[in-house]
Amino acid sequence: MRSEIKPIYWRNNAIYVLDQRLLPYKIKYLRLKTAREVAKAIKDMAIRGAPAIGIAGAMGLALTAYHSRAKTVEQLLAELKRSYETLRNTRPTAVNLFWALERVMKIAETRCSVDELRRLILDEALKIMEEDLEANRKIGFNGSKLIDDGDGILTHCNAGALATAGYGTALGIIRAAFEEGKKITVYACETRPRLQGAKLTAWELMRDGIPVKLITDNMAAFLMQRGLINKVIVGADRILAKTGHVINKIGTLSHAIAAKYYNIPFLVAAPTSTVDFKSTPDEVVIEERDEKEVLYIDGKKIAPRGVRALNPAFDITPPDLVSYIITEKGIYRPEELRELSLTT
Ligand code: RUB
Repeated sequence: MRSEIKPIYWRNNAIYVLDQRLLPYKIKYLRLKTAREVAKAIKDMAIRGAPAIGIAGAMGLALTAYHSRAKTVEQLLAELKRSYETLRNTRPTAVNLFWALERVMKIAETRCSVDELRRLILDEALKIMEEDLEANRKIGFNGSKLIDDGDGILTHCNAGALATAGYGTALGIIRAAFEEGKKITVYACETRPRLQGAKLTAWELMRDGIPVKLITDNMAAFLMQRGLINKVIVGADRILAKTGHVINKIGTLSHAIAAKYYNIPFLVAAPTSTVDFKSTPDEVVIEERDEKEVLYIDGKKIAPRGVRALNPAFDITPPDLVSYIITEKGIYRPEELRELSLTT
């Protein structure tokens, strides 16, 4: 296997983010030194994927703390609150961003000196990143038990190393099954409009030598009917513990409906930082992105002048279409997720 993909890391007082907008053609890291720059990178999707934007948000707060000239804890807290607001107003759907920002802000309440607080905040952000990598390895280990030798696996969007601190959630399970010697073929949906499947998932899997075939999103049901797909594995941007609904990249719901019709297990892989213990489906904001993403592909217009487009970035899959949710803590049926709050 090739060296591991690092979508984000901290070095020499700055964070480095692999610019995912340029993949698979170009590998270029952005050097970010302020929370504002991090917020822009999240908004413009240089960094994307639920856990990865959570880590980036935490690192954004760490940059504010690290570079702050505040003389008192109160001054530092005021700066952190401004960065917190900027970072949380970037993307509304993935819960990991809010989870990570809250976690760092909680640490900021520690009673200590300004210098100690600065260090504690950076440590917490780094810990969030390390824990995510560890969680992905565990998700891979847990989930690979559900994969059989010879499986054809459908995946959607990118829930890989690029969407996380590394290794990946859905792709973590695929990696773990492959490392165990299982012969699998991955069918990666291209994932219009932004093509995360074509640009990112296909790139990640090819790098690791994992057999992958790229398909357009509308081919999935036909491949299920033909018997080429035995499992569907996707990531998640938010899983609602109260109701068991799974919010993930637009197109996930169609795959879940087709999988149910053809009796194919529909698996969702995500760390517990993706579980929202409070909200119901109507309370979640589904991000609406610029219609240009639908009207253009790689800068080229593909529709008649004047036509308008819709661009919801995520959809909501009801629990009866979901077979299992695989987290670092274990494998759950959607209705069992509530119990997780008791152990978290
Ligand atoms: C990303 C997306 C991914 C999940 C993966 O959307 O929908 O499937 O974030 O999360 P976008 P996880 O590219 O718009 O950010 O890796 O936790 O399963």
